[in-house]
Amino acid sequence: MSRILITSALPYINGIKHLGTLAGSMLPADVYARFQRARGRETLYICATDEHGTPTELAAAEAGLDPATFCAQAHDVQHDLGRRFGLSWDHFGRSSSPQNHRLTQKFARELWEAGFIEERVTQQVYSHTDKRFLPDRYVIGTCPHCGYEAARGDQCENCTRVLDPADLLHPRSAVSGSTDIEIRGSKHLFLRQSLFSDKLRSWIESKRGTWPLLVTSIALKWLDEGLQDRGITRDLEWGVPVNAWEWGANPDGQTPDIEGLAGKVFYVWYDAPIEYIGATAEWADARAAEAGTGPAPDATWERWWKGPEAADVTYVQFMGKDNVPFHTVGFPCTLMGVNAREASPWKLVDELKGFNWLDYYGGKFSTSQKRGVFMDHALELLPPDYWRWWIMANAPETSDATFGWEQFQAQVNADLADVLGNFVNRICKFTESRFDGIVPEGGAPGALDENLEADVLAKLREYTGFMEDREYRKSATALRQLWVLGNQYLTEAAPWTAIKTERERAAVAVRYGLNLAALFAKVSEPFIPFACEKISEALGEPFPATWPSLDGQGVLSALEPGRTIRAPEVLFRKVEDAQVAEWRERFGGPEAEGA
Ligand code: B3M
Ligand code: ZN
Repeated sequence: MSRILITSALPYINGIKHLGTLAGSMLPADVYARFQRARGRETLYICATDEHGTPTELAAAEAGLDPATFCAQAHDVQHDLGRRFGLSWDHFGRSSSPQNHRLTQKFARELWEAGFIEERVTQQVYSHTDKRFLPDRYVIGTCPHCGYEAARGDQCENCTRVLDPADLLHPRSAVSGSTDIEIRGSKHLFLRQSLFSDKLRSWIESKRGTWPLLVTSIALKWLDEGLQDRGITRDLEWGVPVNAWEWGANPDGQTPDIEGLAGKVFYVWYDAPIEYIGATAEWADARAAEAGTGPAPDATWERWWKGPEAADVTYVQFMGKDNVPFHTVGFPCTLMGVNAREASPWKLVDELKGFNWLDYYGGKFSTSQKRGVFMDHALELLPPDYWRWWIMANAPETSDATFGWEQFQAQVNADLADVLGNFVNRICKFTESRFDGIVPEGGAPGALDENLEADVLAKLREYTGFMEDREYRKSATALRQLWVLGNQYLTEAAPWTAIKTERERAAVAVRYGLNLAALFAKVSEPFIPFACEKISEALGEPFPATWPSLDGQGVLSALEPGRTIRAPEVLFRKVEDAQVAEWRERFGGPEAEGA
């Protein structure tokens, strides 16, 4: 049986994430991880905060903190929110960890020594007032093409033309507004991605038809446009230091310009994907520390990533579409280059699930305009399962999806309160009142019950197949249909009528109904873990631990007669019109469309 390694795109450290970010990476990864664990596969779900780069330095300065302190605090906030959302990370690491520093530096040395890194002098804007080099987008000025006065040095927002900071008229620092800036030469390292074009193309081609079309078409578009070598260092303080002093000669016999590279750090998009591996090492070290056995030997985590030991690992990545190029081109280049030097190669991604955008009333979620719902506010309003269910049932898989309070209300009320919640409540309450809360024995199943079992099995197979394929909308539809079977059955079997004349018949219906509830608790858990835990508790321990067998044997027989159950507290309260009105007011409604 294969092991499953899962990573979701690493959330940036600067700021709490909105539902759109959750929808495109962490939540689908979590649903998949929970599903695979329930299927009995050894599963490792790794995530981390992405902590380096200029935005972090600026956010820290704004908060009046040094970047290290700022990141430590912001990491804890994101960690806590993720946990409360039920994100079942095996480890939630930090790209600033010593483990990631070590790997990032080791890979760079190997890439240099293999001849895949080149030194170049680039022209950078230096701000005397800010005492720092400014990344392109932190230089603003007048667009030479359209005259827009607040064009950024990388692109004009107004006419969308791609710019170079040197193109701007009246350039100034976006940090301080100062015009006391100059262009200076600065030594940087470039990863020679162009050398990998053919290799990358045949690798991506081999994924066509397996990976979502969205993903392969983005990757191939990049390759078609011609792969550029990529600068992997920056003139910043906060990041992984360029460790050129440790490097040997490259195949041309050149040693790096240690002095010219002094004080530079690696580019955030170079070190962030390496943190997938770094965080796996963090995971191993954290577990070893818990067990009191000191740092973990490399083999503990390398078996997920490297060489023949990882041959049985299926590596699955989750991300929004904007991150696809870095995962289909950038990171694979790093690993392919490093693998040229390693006897036992690092794994490339096997399955890559990319997502479109989740919008808010057809416009973008916006932190600055306070538009849309963010993770912290979401949890203030409703329990996490409401969000988890709605987001995944509406996952932006084949196109962008849009969040609106009215549709959200209608759907969670219908699916969660009316269908699932109502079913579990009805069958448990009836068992309590008419069978003393005990799973009844006796009675022989008839056609109705056998048909139910067959229908459930068919739907369960369909659902399981969609889940294996990471087709979330289809999975949610199948799961909802499974829940509906429960209500239909109860209505037809009508144990409340049967009990008046034929207690045995009612006993069969109740037993089947309770077993359905148990099945629902198990197979719905990837989507709505908190409610499922309540159902499981209500149905008593020990509770069936594994995914039901699909082979046709006893899909509705996990709960043995004689077991005591009780009705759970209310599983899902309905979202009221008054709440929707209030939340629309607070977070912005359709009137803000396109804002
Ligand atoms: N932090 C970008 C993002 O959250 C970035 C992902 C890194 S994945 C290695 O969209
Ligand atoms: Zn312009």
